[in-house]
Amino acid sequence: MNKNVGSVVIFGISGQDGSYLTELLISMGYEVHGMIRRCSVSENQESRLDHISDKIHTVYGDLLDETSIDQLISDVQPCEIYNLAAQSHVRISADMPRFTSKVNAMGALNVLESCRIHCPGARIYQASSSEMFGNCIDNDGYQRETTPMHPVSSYGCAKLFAYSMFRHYRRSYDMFACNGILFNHESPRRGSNFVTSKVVKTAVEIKLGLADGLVLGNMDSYRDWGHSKDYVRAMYLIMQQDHPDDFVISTMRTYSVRDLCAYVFSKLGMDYRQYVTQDAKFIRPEELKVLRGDSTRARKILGWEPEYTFETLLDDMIDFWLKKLGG
Ligand code: G4F
Repeated sequence: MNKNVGSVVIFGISGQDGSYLTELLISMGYEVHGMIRRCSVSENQESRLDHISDKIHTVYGDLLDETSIDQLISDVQPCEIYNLAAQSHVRISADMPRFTSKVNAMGALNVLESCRIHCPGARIYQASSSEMFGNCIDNDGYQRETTPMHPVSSYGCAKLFAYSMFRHYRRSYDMFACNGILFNHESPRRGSNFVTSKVVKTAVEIKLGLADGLVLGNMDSYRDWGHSKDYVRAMYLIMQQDHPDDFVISTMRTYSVRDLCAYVFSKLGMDYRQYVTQDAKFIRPEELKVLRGDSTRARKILGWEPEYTFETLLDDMIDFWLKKLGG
């Protein structure tokens, strides 16, 4: 392997964010290495990277397999490490609380420990999440870096452990360890069991006569939805600062799942009320009602601004699914 100062390692490289971050870092001249989990259906694991597969270096491994992490980090000696790997579905974390906690909490610690031992000078980024706040909201309706964190899902609890360890290592070992506290971010590459992708894909199927209806859970929860392309740019900027720090990344606007349906169906010339029904199986044991992030610090210090709005994000996703399903 080529050891140079421009090498990065991405855990979770085959995911939505990992693939966009890879494109960004390649365009900046980095040599990108990533870890991919072995899966019997390889198409699902690597399809987001197909178009750049000849430009990156991937190895099989797992966040729960310390040897594979140690091997990759000690071989590459990267200048930057991004941990984007996780069991990332909040509702599914209720079905698999132990697995989610192992991967999202201990897995992140495995990467951090490996960095401390094998490549202590590397900068390291942890994909922290707005789920860590739970329903704690400041008086002005926003969640920000100083808002108390009381998560209400196994996913959020595990992410809070990882977030805390990164802060602890930063102070105890003087490591350049950072957290990006990202609010929901979507794209055409989003898995179709997340609500934006599910709504857009199914609405397009209905439009094309490939489906009859859409079944959802809670339509009255609010989320602050941005575009993954904007958010990986924020990750990169967080890692280029003079000092390691934690930043909230958000659009500062919030919309309900109902608003999402109304926009997508009307864009396709339909009324969502004729097609959408609700089923208790998609309702969560404990729901986050309203998420809206205050990313003022990131905008000031990092000079970051999102380029996509709620509408242009959804337009991008609608265009993608129309082309994919409509030919
Ligand atoms: O799209 P979602 O599953 O995203 P959620 O739970 O907010 O989590 C995402 O964002 C977090 C950042 O805040 C990340 F940390 C996490 O990894 C993930 O990327 O659900 C959004 C909302 C929820 O209120 C959910 O109850 O949509 C509601 N919803 C209603 N019907 C549904 C459905 N969600 C899904 N996935 N499927 C439904 O049928």
